[in-house]
Amino acid sequence: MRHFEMPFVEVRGGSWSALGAAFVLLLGALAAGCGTSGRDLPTVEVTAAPKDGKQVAEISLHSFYFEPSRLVVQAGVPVELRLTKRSFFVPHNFFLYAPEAGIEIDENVGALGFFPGSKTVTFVPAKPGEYEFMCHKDGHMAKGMTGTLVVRP
Ligand SMILES: [Cu+2]
Repeated sequence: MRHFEMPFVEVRGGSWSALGAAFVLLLGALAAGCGTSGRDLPTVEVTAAPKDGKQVAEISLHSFYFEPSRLVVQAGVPVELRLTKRSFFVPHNFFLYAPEAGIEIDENVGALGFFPGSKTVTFVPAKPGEYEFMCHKDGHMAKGMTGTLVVRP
């Protein structure tokens, strides 16, 4: 019995390492080459939902697009925005710089930068208008990782 156990454990360990290495290579290849360009996708619009005197919404960060890509909020009401990174390996960021509207957000999203994860930001949109948000990571903006915050009066 013992005679068979040891070699079996060793072989298993070996194959797991090989499998792990192959998995990492595969993910690396996916991260480098694949992904969906936000330019190829239709605009998805969502209106933030009123809740306890705030308005809440969620934006998912994918490679390489935001979903929704157009978020509508009301001016003067605090916005609680949950940012959720849903991609593996490729780091993403949520950047919205509109000081005239009282909004300055620059957040890296995801656990350790590479794994899925969430972060909640709050702000009060002070001025009606349309403000672009984007991902500031390498070339993601050019790949269509942009969106629009619409602040209604
Ligand atoms: Cu990105």
